[in-house]
Amino acid sequence: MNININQNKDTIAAIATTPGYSGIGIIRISGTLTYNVTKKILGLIPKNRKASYLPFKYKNNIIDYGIAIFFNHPNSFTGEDMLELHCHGGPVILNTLLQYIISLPSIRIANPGEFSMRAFLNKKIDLVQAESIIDLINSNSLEFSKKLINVFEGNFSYKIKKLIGTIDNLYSHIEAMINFPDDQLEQLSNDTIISTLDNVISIVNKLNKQVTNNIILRDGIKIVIIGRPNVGKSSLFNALIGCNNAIVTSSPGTTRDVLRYYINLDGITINISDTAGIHNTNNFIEKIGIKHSLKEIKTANHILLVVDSTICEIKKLNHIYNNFIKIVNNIPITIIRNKADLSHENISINKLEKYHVITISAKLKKGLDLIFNHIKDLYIKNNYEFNNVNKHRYFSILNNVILHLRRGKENYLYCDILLEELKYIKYYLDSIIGNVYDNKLLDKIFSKFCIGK
Ligand SMILES: Nc1nc2c(ncn2[C@@H]2O[C@H](COP(=O)(O)OP(=O)(O)O)[C@@H](O)[C@H]2O)c(=O)[nH]1
Ligand SMILES: [Mg+2]
Repeated sequence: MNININQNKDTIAAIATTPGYSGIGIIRISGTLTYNVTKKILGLIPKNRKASYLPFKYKNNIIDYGIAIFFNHPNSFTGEDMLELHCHGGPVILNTLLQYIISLPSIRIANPGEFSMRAFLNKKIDLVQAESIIDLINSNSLEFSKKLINVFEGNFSYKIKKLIGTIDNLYSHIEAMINFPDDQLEQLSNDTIISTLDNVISIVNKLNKQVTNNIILRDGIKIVIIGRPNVGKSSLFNALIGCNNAIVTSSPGTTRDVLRYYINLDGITINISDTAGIHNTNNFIEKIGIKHSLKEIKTANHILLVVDSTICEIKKLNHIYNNFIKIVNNIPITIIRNKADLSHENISINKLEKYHVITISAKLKKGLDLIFNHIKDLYIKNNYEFNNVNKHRYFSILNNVILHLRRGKENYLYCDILLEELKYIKYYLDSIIGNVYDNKLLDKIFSKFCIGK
């Protein structure tokens, strides 16, 4: 879809229900010509926003009897005149009616998400609410749906709008102090400026957390198992998922493809990947496997780095893990000391420098509960930050907001710099709810919707 603002003057129509045979099927029409279409099909304009049982006609033939609802603008989903025709859900009925409707002058089929986009452009919903609709339709979990309804109701947007108000006030107050130094303006103390910025930072951090939690509910947590060959990665993978999906052998370099499986941990989907052992090799196929491992690492939320406890000394963290830690970059990592049955180490969880180290035996399936509880502590009980969430639009924007809040705070003595930072903060907050947007962004968001939504 390519957004052309003039297109928004067209009257649009679409079948809003899934194709196929069903109890009912709904056709939606929106735009200035809806009135004419309604007259053509129903022969009258039904009472505003009241369900009316009527014959539906095309070219003066009755094709169906159903419920029609006319919504007079601006009190409709799109903010325009709208008609909903609830027909019997047969493809012939729906398609005949739709074809007839779009054969009328200046009426066309709606693009995917075009009804919702019009609702946004006509300020019936903001961008956050629009995006919650698509997630709500695609949601696979009741927990996530509940959160989305809250977002759809405007609670998230309300918090953003309040922040925009705070930033606006601060901006105009400082600007007035600069422009009219002689006026009897109440002077903002440095403490007030700092505490206002601190307060906004703390709220934005909370919102970021909320977004992160919602992403976890939506997408689950991706855990990637990595390590050198033969340390027991595939054995651990099998043990965690509870079945023997990965081939385990004593010969190094067995795993070449990335294997993925998901399990459910307290209602959260955990996507686990087993990867090829990373080391220097001349084997052509293994090299491809390692390339895939490195790619998989980049998309992980958390890494389990497996080491063989019979070979690898506990304390030599830097020496042993440095290369891996470089590869993993800033994704959180937990070190798994495997083969405890051979090294006779205790099954346990400890902290070594900034890393958690869990000692287990994948072969004997001992210590798995320590890993599961560790993941729950980190992500499900909510006391840890995700470093690798980048799929959500708000996440990076909120991070930008925090960046500029911090810069503003550092430079609060220099009013012009502070004002510049406040402008950025306002811009980013505005862009979350769609007070500022470009057509490319709208295109990206609304093209994900289905036709008729
Ligand atoms: N004794 C013992 N052997 C293990 C353990 N985990 C894996 N192994 C053995 O180590 C070898 C390599 O295991 P595998 O899971 O294929 O390692 P990968 O190459 O890292 O995927 C196999 O012979 C496994 O049976 C363990 O906890 N204890
Ligand atoms: Mg393997």
